[in-house]
Parts: sequence; C-alpha cells; structure tokens
Amino acid sequence: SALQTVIGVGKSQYNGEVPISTTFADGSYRMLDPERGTGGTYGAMAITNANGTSNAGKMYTHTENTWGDGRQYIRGGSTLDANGQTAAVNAMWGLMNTYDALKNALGWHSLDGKNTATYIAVHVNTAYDNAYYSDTCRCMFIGDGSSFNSLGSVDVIGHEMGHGVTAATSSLVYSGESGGLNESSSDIGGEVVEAYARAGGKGESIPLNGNDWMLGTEIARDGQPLRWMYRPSKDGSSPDAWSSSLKRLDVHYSSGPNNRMFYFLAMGSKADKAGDYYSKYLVKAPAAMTGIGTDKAFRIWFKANTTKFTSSTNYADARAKMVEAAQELYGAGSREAIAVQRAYAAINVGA
Ligand code: ASN
Ligand code: ZN
Repeated sequence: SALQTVIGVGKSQYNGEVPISTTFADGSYRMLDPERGTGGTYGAMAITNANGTSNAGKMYTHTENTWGDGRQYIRGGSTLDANGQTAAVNAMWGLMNTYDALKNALGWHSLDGKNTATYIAVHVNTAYDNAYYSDTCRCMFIGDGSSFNSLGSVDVIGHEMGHGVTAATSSLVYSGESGGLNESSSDIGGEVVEAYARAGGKGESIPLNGNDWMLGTEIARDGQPLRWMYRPSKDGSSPDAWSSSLKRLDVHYSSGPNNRMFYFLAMGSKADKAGDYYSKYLVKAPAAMTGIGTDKAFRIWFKANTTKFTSSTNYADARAKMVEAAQELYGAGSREAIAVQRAYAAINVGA
C-alpha cells in the first residue's frame, strides 16, 4: 500500500500510554493501520466512531498524532474524555495485539487467515453494556457501558475478534453445545491476547503468565468480571462440567466447562488460584494434572477450531478433534495429547 504507517501516542483507558498505528493523509492523521490486513471496507484496519448510533460511522481523524486522555466516555457528559478518542485507542490497541498474537505465534493473518482487514466501531448506541462481532460487516461494535466501564479491555476486544475467526472457519452454530464452544473459543482468544499484550505484544509464543483467566476484569465497576475460566460457576450461572442439559443454557454459560478445560490444559489442575479450581470441584478428577502451558494449549485449540471443527461440533466431538490436533502437532502418545484427554475428563467429557 502507498499509505505510510506512523506510530501515534494513545492514552488508553486500561493500559496507560500505548503506541498505536496510524496513517497520515490529506493533512490529518487517521486511525487506519496499513500494516495489519488489506482490503475489507477501509483497505486496512480501521477504527470508526459510531457516535451513539448503531452504524459504523466515520473513521477517526485528528490533526495531531496523540489520541485520547485515558478517561471513560460518558455521552452527554462535559468533563470526561470529551472528544471520544479514548475508546478508539482502546480498540486499536486491542486490535493490534490480537492481530500480532495470531500472526506472530500462529502464522494466522487477520480474522479469516487471508489477511482481510476488519474494523471496530466504538461508541455504539448510548450507555451500551455490550460489544459484539457482526458477520454482515465482518467488523465489531464496542459500547461505552452503563453498569460497565467502556467495553474496550484487551480481553474483550480479543474475544470479539475471536468470533470473527470462528465465523470464517468452523462457523460453530451460536446455540446449543456448539454455541458454548463458539463462546469459549472467544474467551480463550481473549485471555491469550491479554497474555500476549501484557508481555509487550512481541514474540513468537504466547506467554505462560500475564492474563488473569477472567473475562472483563477491567470493565467491571463492581469488581465482578463477566466470566471466570478457572471456575465458571463463580458467576452463579455457568456449570463447571459438561452434562446432558448443558445444551439448553445460554451460550455464555455453556461455554464454562470448555473454558475450564482450557485452563486445566494450560495451567494444570493444581495451579494457584486460591483453591477455586481444585479437586473438590472436579467431576472426574485426574489425580492432578500438569498443564502444558498457554502457548501449546492455544496452538492445539486454534488448529482444532480452524481446521477440524464443523458448525455442529459438540463437546464430545471437540474432545476427539482436540486429541487429533494434539497428536498431529506433538505426536501420538505425547504428553500434550494425554493432557487434552485429562483436561476433558476433568469436565466430564470422555475418560
Ligand atoms: N458480547 C457478546 C459476545 O460477544 C455479544 C453476544 O451476545 N453475542 O458474546
Ligand atoms: Zn462472545
């Protein structure tokens, strides 16, 4: 592309001052990143301002290359983040880290693996307590929150981009068990991106530590995250293990057991989380399992979701495909493949 990348200064809401990739054209800076992705709606990764509507709105532009002030945006408010750029900084930083984690660790380009650019629209609706991916535009919308703070934490952005990856690959149907796996895949992606970002957004592997295994900790105003991967039932609605009634739950609850499987696979069943994960909550306790690390766990999950799952994959099928993926990556009889079996057994899927 003829467009040149310029690194700007972003004052984010949750991560202090962060570098953000922008472009200079026609006398102003744009929140358009020509280094990550091509084609799509804007020709490169972009952040737009929905400005209180449910439409994408316009791309952010600014006369200087310093953006935001780190504060929460409140529509109609006169004192906090008056120009609305902080939400755009949150989104661009989350997008950059998600893209870089997938590319540098897995060799996967953008959401579809074909490097097609996407965009994120911020300030969608008024005091909107949600964020979502839309397959119509293959883009994302981020709310400013009402009971939550602005939904621009790096795990939430990673989660929404994860929906784009799933939509472009396995296309797991968003209800029943496949819906729970679809949600879980996004939660896994959100925590992986959080770990990658915390370690500086560089390198060819996903760091073992750095993420908190809870979704949306930063956007919470009441100290309660949206979801706990190491013990999903802490939300009062998600089960910790698979059962035949799982398929009737909302997908944000039926995701719980698979989230917990991934936590065990990465971290083991004895990792230190205040006892919350521990054997008393295991349905079929593997005496105690040792984790294989977040990097390997994610490679296995990503391979299974992008090349083996189908739109109707359920928990039992996911287990079988995860074992296959682990065997292909690390060998039949490898400790990684055995760890996958143990992690699923721990949530009551298989032996
Ligand atoms: N924030 C939600 C999610 O990405 C929106 C939804 O229910 N689809 O899962
Ligand atoms: Zn989701």
